[in-house]
Amino acid sequence: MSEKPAASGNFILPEADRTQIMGVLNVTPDSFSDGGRWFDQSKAIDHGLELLESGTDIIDIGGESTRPGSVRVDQEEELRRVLPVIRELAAAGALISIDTMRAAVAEAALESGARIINDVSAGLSDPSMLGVAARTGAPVVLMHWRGYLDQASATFHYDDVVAEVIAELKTRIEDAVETGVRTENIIVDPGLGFSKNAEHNWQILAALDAFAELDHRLLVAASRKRFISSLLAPEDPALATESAKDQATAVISAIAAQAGAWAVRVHDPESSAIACRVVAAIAAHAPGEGRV
Ligand code: PMM
Repeated sequence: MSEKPAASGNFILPEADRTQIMGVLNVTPDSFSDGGRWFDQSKAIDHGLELLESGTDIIDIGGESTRPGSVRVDQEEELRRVLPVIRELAAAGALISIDTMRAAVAEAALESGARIINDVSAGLSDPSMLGVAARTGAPVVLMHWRGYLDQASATFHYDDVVAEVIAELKTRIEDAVETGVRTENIIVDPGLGFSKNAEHNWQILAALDAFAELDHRLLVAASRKRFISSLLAPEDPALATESAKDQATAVISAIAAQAGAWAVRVHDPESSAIACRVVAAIAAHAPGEGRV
């Protein structure tokens, strides 16, 4: 890995007056909900442009699926998938996060125009990841993770999911700070669906205030996940429609915005952008806000 700072050098996240919309762009054949759809690069770029037009503030580009049972892609293939898409969309003015567990991919993505690192393993998968975040000054998402999803059955037990996820996130934050990541560059994410069943996910969503109290930017990523499908179509989650899942996701986006989340990661930006704008409008009219 090169020692020169990546192009993102000390990028500062803009302050925003509402919860930000992170639009998902998986350049993969097999992700949770959009696997295969944007695998072709020109389709991926077109979809990125559509995401921008429909309310996306940040495009989260990933080249490796994290769905249960997925096989890891090799690094060269991951780079081949994401770099051209990042270059094009960065040139179009998009703010881009790179969804990767590999430090070398994160670094190459930053050099190609991405600004934010999104690591679902919070630096646990690749020991060089936090060093890249520290050295480049890129904001980094630290998601709660207990191992690759194919090992999930061994890591599902919690006595108190909210307390344990918060405690484990605090360890990841300490590790990042010790490695040199500035505290204002740390974004935390409870990792809905990662080593967590539906019950755990709902408990976390019921306690988002506690995650907001970690005093870092909070990212909530519920979009189209299996626990939403199971709620909407308990007999056969596969029957839950995309539109119904996006409506449910938008409600969760509103709840996250209400709890003070910095961003929500979603597949359908439009519905969640509306939800977050409504919450911001209500907040701006709360007693004592903006009155003389
Ligand atoms: N989930 C997925 C991928 N990347 N990143 C963050 N920070 N948080 C998440 O919960 C998360 C993520 C898997 O969902 P997808 O396959 O629909 O992208």
